[in-house]
Order: sequence, then structure tokens, then C-alpha cells
Amino acid sequence: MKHLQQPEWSWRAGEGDFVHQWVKPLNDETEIPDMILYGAPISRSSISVSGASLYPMEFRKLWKGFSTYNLDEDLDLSGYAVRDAGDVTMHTTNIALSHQRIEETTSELVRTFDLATTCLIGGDHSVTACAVRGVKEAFPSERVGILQLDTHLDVRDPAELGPANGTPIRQLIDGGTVRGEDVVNIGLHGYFNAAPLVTYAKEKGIRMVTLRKARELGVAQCVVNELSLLAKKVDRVYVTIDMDVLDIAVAPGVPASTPGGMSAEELFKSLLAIGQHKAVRHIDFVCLDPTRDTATNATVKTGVYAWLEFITGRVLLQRGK
Ligand SMILES: [Mn+2]
Repeated sequence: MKHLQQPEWSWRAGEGDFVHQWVKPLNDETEIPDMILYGAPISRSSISVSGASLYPMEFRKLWKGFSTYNLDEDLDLSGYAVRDAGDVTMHTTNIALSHQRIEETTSELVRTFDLATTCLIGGDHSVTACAVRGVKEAFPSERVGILQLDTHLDVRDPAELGPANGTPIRQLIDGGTVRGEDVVNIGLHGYFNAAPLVTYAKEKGIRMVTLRKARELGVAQCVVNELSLLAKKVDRVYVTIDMDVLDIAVAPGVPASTPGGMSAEELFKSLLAIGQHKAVRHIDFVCLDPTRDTATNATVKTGVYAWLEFITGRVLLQRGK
């Protein structure tokens, strides 16, 4: 595919029990993997300074510390075929061109690997608008829903900010790609969304579930319920995980994380449930800036763990549990 390049950095891995040995590069477009992984290393489109463009590389570096065996579920993930398609080639300065490439690449990948789950590693949250447009291009007759775990609505006005990380959901709704009523946001809390944005969300019918409300039921159970409702209306669900949904104490490497956010365990259990839902076909993880992380890479490790929980869910779904 013309806008994909090998990751800038990869492990020299033989066979073994660890994630870097299990995930193989995508070499053969005729094979049918379970998951296609690809990176979109861009953060020039972030409203605030962000090094999230480095996340795809750091994510791949840190996965070496994880085994493919999930002790909690007594489940080895190694039979699930993950293929790393590399990173979308970003233009050095031209954000619009980079976004266009993310959209085109996503469209090609989801069309070519229709049976696979696609997983995009950002990048800032602007990549989600590109990826969802790409999915819609590939399947124009399908109705696409979005499950968003985020502290923010991301419905600021593109007329003001352009295709930035504060605007992806509004780009998709105003652009007619996704209906407002087909967007569910879980994780909103506190003082981080101005009132006019909530007004916009209500007008468009975005389903807003505050973290406090979700906790009454348990966040993972709330995710299950919301996914069931969404799946009744749409043909496929695109899940977007803004890592800023995590509490700032858990995710110091996410510039926009806040006090009062999700615990790591709430996110993990949510992803385990998301992975088990059949309507979910695509996922992304965005806005983690490894340059702000702790010396022990706490946030990137949490990001890899979260991704593995989603894959555990996928394996459980395949086994029909
Ligand atoms: Mn966001």
C-alpha cells in the first residue's frame, strides 16, 4: 500500500512467548490475519504541544515486556494473528496531506482485510476523523457508530481550529459521515468541556455518559450496555480510546489527562468487554505522548496492557465464550 512504511524501529525477534515475537510484520496481503495494526505518527495537529507522534514507536518498543499469556483468563493470545502493517507515511509539515494519507490507507486496509479487526495507534485524536472517513469510504452503504472513551467531547468547531485533535467528532457529524445519535462517549467528567460543546452534543443527539454515572453500574458493564444499544442501530462500530480518559495519576504521559479520570482497571475491563463485542470492527488508541512519560514508561506500558486486554476480548469472542 502506497502510504505505508516499515516502522522506524523494530525488535529483532525470534520465536518465543513475548509480544514482540508474536506480532509479525504484514508481508503478504493475501493472508487473512485476525488483526491489522498500523500507526499514524502525527501530532502537529494537536491543539497543545504533543509528542504523540512518537507513540507508535514507543508502543512497539515496550511490548517486549509483555508475554502473550494472560494469567487472569488463563489464555494464550499467540494463536491470534496480529500483523503489523507499519506506519502511515507522514508529510513533515503538511497536516492536510498526512490526514489524507491516513484516510486513504485506512480505506484500503479495511477493504483489503475485511475480516480482520483494524487497530490504529496514534498520533493525536485528529487521526480518528480520518480513519472513520476511510471506513465509511470503504463501506458507503453501512451505518458506522462510534464508541468513544474520552474526557472530552472533541466537538470543538473545525471552522475555528481546523482538523485538530479537539474537533474529530464534530468533523464526522457535520460532514455527514456519522450521525450524532450514533456516537456514545463514556468518560466525561468535571470541568474540561465548555458548556457550548455540551449544547452542541445535545443538539446532535450524542449520547454522553459521565464517568460518575458509569461507575454506578460499573464502567465495564456500562460499556457493554451502551455497545448493545449502539449495535442495534449501526452496521459496525468504530471504537476510539483517547488515553486522556485515564486519571492523570495513572497516565502522566497523556498531556490532556485530568484528575477524576478512569482507573487503569476500569479501562482494562472495559477493553476486555469491547473486544468481546461482535459489532466492534475497528479501534484506535490516541493522544499518548511518550516524551512526558515517567522514567519507567508507566503510561506507555498501560497503553500496551490496554491493547492486550482488547485482544484478549477478541480471542474470547472467537472462542464463543
Ligand atoms: Mn479526544
